[in-house]
Amino acid sequence: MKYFEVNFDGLVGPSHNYAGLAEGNLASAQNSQTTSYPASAALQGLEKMKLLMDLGLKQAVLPPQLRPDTKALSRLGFNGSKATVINKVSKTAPHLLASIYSASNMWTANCATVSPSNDTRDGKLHLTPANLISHFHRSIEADPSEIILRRIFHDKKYFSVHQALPCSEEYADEGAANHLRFSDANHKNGLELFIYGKGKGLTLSKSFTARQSLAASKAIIDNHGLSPASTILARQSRHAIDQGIFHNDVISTANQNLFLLHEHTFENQTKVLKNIQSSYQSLTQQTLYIHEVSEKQLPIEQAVKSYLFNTQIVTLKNNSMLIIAPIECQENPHAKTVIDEVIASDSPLNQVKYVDLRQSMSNGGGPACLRLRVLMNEEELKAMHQGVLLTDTLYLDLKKWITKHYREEIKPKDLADPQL
Ligand code: SUG
Repeated sequence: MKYFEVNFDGLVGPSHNYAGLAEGNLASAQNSQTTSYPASAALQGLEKMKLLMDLGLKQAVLPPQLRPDTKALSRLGFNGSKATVINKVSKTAPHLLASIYSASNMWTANCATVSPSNDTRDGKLHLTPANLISHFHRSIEADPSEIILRRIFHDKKYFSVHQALPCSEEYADEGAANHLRFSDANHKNGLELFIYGKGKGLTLSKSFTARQSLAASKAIIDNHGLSPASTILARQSRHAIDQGIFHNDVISTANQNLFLLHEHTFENQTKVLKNIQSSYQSLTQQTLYIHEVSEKQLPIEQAVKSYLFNTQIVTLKNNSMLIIAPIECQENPHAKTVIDEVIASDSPLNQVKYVDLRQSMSNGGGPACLRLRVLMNEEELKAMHQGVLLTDTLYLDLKKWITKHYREEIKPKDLADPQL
């Protein structure tokens, strides 16, 4: 049966703002307390979705979650009318105000980990919502995400939506941002790579805390029923985490038989790559195209600035590959040279498109952060809820809705205004 990659992008919510909430994410820290532009942010994200739809790819949209999340505040003892609660929190706990207004659920790469039915023991598509416990503002996404995923993937004949992992540091899980899948050209024979940054007994990175735990990745492998021959666990480089690589998708990316990564992606990188190549060859009888970018070609600092590895590589209908890169890559001589070189080489990558996602980028979210990849066959695609699939009509409706209802700008002090 034919398989399709469906990208589920998060529609940027109306309260998109810069609050400096994300530890280890340098863009979030640098742009903290600056003015945000929610209408532009949502339109930029929507244009990326339209680009994929116009390329003939399957595109879906996940709705923004309800903000401010006054239910979370009520659990913390702030009760009363919305206005009373907002006034009280803004005086006594302003840091909480930013969290319950955060539109961070736009970054759906952190919404869940997905294993396609090709890979799983019971032949179902498995999804585990991420608990996102590393940050309070992201942890409040987990319950609504589970509800949304259960509604979309409601048919139990095809889909298995798990509960998020238990909310403990030991099982800290950030979803697909630390998960890659290699396969052959038909999306068959998948090799799933799980990347973790911390675990019991492991020495921690020095400046920033890693977000994904080894125990979480292992639990997902078990829950999804993946076989040892088609899974690999690899540890993120501590050195990279300390330089602002808060997720693996900021330092490596993959699509089918292509693996694009920085030389400082993993601990023991040579061994990890050897292991990946030999498992890939056993599964597919083919060779994985590995393009390793050196520190000299692109220092980690420039990888973080340009988000070269947070690009979205897609396979077009004619089987050629396109890389969708943030405009920051075009403006960065190091990153642009790498992209041009990969295209000119004998890699499967053939072309590039640069997109303007500056509003999301300023909070550390590039093209790949904004989407959750779900590989589905024709029957599964028919069985899922159809209303989230992007069409020309839905695109125009959303555009109208954003233009009518979203604010042009939000300043940090606006969060204290109950009218927001
Ligand atoms: O968790 N930023 C997000 C960005 C997530 C990007 N996702 C991936 N790389 N997959 C984060 O760090 C910033 C919010 C603020 O500071 O207002 C924030 O949460």
